[in-house]
Amino acid sequence: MSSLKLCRFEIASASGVRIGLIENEMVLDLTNVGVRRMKDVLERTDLMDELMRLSRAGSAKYAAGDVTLVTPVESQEVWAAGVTYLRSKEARMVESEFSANAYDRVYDAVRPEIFFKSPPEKVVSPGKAVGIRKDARWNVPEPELALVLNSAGTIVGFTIGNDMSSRDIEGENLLYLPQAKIYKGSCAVGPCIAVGVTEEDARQWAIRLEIRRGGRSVFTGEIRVDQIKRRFGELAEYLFRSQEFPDGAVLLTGAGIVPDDTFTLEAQDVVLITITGIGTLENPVAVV
Ligand code: DO4
Ligand code: MG
Repeated sequence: MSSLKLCRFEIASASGVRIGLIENEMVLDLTNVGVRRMKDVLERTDLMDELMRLSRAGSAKYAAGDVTLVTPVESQEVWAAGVTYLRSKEARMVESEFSANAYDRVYDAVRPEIFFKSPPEKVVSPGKAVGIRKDARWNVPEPELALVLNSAGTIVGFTIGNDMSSRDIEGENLLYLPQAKIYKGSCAVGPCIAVGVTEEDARQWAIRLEIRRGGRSVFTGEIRVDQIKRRFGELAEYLFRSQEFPDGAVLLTGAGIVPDDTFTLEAQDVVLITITGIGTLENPVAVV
């Protein structure tokens, strides 16, 4: 069975945030056929069969250009794994003599680095501004494949996350990591959730980052997902150890693209993160 793209959206002609399926530049309105919450479908063990059934139910369809996508993070906490790509380890060891040993060790350790990133209500939607802290000098986006997990800890889909980070604050002292990572506008997720995709499929994908300034590209980078050191199931299993997520969780899997050390984001830059099989998450940047 091929994959499907599940989304949350708003449209002027209907009220509230709605659930839809994106297909051939059209959005099929699943709320019209009774789906009120993304969770209603993500918790189902027959998720793909149910989505196929709903897609045949003859609901309203809108042109994708007429809807506004809202982050697919509905009520899940967002967490993030770190130092899962060699490039991430190397960049962080250069950024901080103080913390270099910790990054080196966690890359090879049995237990992965996993940190809390955002409550659901603070997640930034596609098209809305991600933040750079006003007290930080060196800021970057972190383009990451995100696992969508149901309450049982099963990976039910994949989306795109931007783990915005202040590298000078992170580099000054590891204990400042929450300030470097968790602030207003520091986490964007979207544009949709690809379901019906296996880990092996997703490992064949590529992640691409482009940063535009004044309409011009000032950075581009690309990495294949299979450069990640850890299995997705391993990351998910650690997240769910001695934890409960009644609404499921979203887990960013770490960054493999880090711009050169001379690069920092500026207000009004635009960050575009594209992952094969999902789409593009695009956000302008603002100082917060
Ligand atoms: O430990 C610092 C953060 C690591 C991270 O966010 C990443 O590797 O993506
Ligand atoms: Mg990260």
